[in-house]
Order: sequence, then C-alpha cells, then structure tokens
Amino acid sequence: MKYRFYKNGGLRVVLLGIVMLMMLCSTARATTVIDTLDTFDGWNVFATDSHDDAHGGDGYEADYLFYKLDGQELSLGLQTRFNVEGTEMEFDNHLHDSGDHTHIAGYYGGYFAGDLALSFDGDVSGSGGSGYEYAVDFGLYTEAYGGYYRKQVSVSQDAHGDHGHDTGTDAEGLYGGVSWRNDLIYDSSAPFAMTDSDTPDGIVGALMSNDTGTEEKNGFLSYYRKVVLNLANVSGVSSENDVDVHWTMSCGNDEIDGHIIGGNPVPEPTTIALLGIGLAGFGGSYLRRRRRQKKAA
Ligand SMILES: [Ca+2]
Ligand SMILES: [Ca+2]
Ligand SMILES: [Ca+2]
Ligand SMILES: [Ca+2]
Repeated sequence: MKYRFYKNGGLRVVLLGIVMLMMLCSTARATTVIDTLDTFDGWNVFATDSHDDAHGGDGYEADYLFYKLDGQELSLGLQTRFNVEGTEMEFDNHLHDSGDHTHIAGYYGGYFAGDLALSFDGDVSGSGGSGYEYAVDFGLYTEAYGGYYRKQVSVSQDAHGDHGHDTGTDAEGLYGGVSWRNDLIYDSSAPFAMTDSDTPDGIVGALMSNDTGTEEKNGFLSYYRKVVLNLANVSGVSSENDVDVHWTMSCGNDEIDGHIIGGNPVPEPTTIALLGIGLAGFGGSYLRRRRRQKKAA
C-alpha cells in the first residue's frame, strides 16, 4: 500500500506542482517592492524605474517620477533611495579636505545628487543630454565624479566667473539654456549637473516651491523632492508642451526618465501589458462563445 502510494502518478504531479510554486515564490522574493510615498498620494506616476537596477546597491536607486498639473502650475516629484534631501547643511571645505562628507546634503557613498533635467520641446536627442535645455537645481552642493578630483559644479565656475568663485552650489531655481557636466562612471546616465546656463541666476518667478523629506517605505528609507514650476513665467513654454524629465547622481549608478505628453502621461508598459491581457481575455471569451454557438447550431 505504502509502495503504491509513491508510485501514484497523481501524487507526483501534486509534488511537482508544489516544487514549481516554491520556485515561483523564491523568484518573487528576490524582487524589491517599493511603493510610492504617502506624500505623493493623488499625484500621477509618469515613470516607474526598476527598484533593483542601480549599480552599487539600494542606496543609489531612483524609483519614481510624479506630476500634477493645475493651470500653468506644473508640479514634479522624484522618489529615490539616494539622498536628495538637504535643507540645513552647508558645505564646508574643511570637511572636504578631511574627507568627511557625512554632513553634506544630497550625498551618498561619495557621490552627489544631480539636477532635474527638463525638456519642453519633445526632443531629447543630442549627445551628453544637450536635448535637455532646462534644469531644476535643488540648491544642493554638487561635485562631478571624475577626470580630475571632484570638480565642484555650479553655473558660476565656467562662463560666469564674475558670479563668484567655485562654490559648487547654485541658488535653487529653474534654469534655461543649460549645458551639462557629465564625467560619470556610467556615461549612459547623462545628463548629470548643469555647468552653465543662459539664465545664471535662474528664471525669475519660475520655481514656486522646492520641498524635500524622507519616509520609510517597505523597510527602506526613501527620499523625495517636490518642485512646483509656474510655466506662465517661462517664455515659450506652457502646460500644453510635452515634458521630458531625467535625473541621476554623480556616479550615474542609476537614472530615471519620464515623459508627459501635453500634460498627459504615456501609458507605462505594465498598463499596456494589462490592456493586452484584457484584450486577449476578451478575444478568448469571444472565440469560446463562437464555438458554443457553432455546437448549438
Ligand atoms: Ca532604479
Ligand atoms: Ca529638448
Ligand atoms: Ca548646481
Ligand atoms: Ca534606472
């Protein structure tokens, strides 16, 4: 009786099923789940980056881009596990000399948060991110990665020497006619940080607010940035324009990209896939109905 129990083909199928289920479960566990932060409730998600694609681990992850539109006020949100927070800390050159960066805002593992790269003309082609003609500078201290030892990055350092010395910090704002510094480890993540601008003091009245903070989510510390732009003060741009958004950090270990069409998000691949599954299901039920009708006839 016991012998026949093991020879039972049905039992083998059940055991195989259990093993396959266990394999599926272990695959699911390997994928990190990061939900959107509560602070973005009611916002539109227009980019969901992989939660497991950053070189160097969790601390370099970019996870989501969000937007809201209210008349000519465009709100943009960024959710990362790279530190993009920073309100109170000022950069101190003595810290730089001693290699102690622990008190620097927008910093993780030796690398610095980049600017939010924006394009309003639907075209992001061109090398080194030249298709992104605008930048939101969060007002963080910024250094580039390589070529020479951590060159400080601000619009004042190159063409606008009369704006001061190389502070590495620009006033928070929306900047136009931007060129980029991109000496990253992972070049494909360009653009990184603006190094020059046609509007070296920022576009007047364009950046209405610039908020930051942290929330714990799914067992990780997540950081966010929220900016509100008044497009009425940006010449030649309105809420009807397409918007492309890009962000990375000075190593380029992860990047995130999103596109808004005239204030409406492009459906994400998951949405398209779900739609496909829905259509396939609809087609299947249609065929089954046809077959039943044929049988009945
Ligand atoms: Ca990512
Ligand atoms: Ca462009
Ligand atoms: Ca800057
Ligand atoms: Ca990415």
